[in-house]
Amino acid sequence: MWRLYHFMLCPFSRKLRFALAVKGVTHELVQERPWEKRPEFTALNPAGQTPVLCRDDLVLCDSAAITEHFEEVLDRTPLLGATPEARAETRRLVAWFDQKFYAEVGAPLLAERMYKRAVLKGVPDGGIIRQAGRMADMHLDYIDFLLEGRAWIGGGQFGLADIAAAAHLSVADYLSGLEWDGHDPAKTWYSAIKSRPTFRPLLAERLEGLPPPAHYDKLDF
Ligand SMILES: N[C@@H](CCC(=O)N[C@@H](CS)C(=O)NCC(=O)O)C(=O)O
Repeated sequence: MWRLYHFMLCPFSRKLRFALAVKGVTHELVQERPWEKRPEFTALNPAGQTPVLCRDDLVLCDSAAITEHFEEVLDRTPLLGATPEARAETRRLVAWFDQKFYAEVGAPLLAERMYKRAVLKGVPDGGIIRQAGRMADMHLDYIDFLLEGRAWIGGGQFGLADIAAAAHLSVADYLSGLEWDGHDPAKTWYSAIKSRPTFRPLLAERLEGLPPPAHYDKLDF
């Protein structure tokens, strides 16, 4: 059985968990707080980052490397797309969420609302949170734009771009960083994602001392 070292509010861990569930890869979960830099964890991943997936002597690190690995070794439920062009578009959008959304929205919210408030018991910086909110709104505008021309984030089929987008958005939403009003295409898409049995377990989890907003796991938010 695979063992997945994850942190419940790590968007890269969520992306991998959602992808593994869709592909039917069973795994047990080990909760890791990456900022603690446990020597046993750093021995598995010298970068000290979640997620890490292990089975016997095999240790896989980095959510992009791991999702690509399962695309290579499992034929079922392909998540990248049917053509080279579709796969390039999926990879572009996965990188969009992993790099741009995370840098502009996810990482500042995690630093201020999760790490500073829930771990250090300090006071979050309101200016950083407001700026993350403005960037989140621009990202929701871009998602609306994409969904006006296609059924799913990456194109005509559900795939890894949807999984990456949902993982990153769900963390920002947990941290009260998204204002959904005025973003109907994004809302309709996210509501469909929220109803998937492969995604619902992620929405059921809570971090002690840091509850999400009331709409977080509701389908009709
Ligand atoms: N490129 C990595 C990024 C993973 C990442 O940044 N994980 C964060 C938690 S969300 C982490 O472990 N941060 C601790 C650190 O960078 O020291 C991936 O896709 O897996």
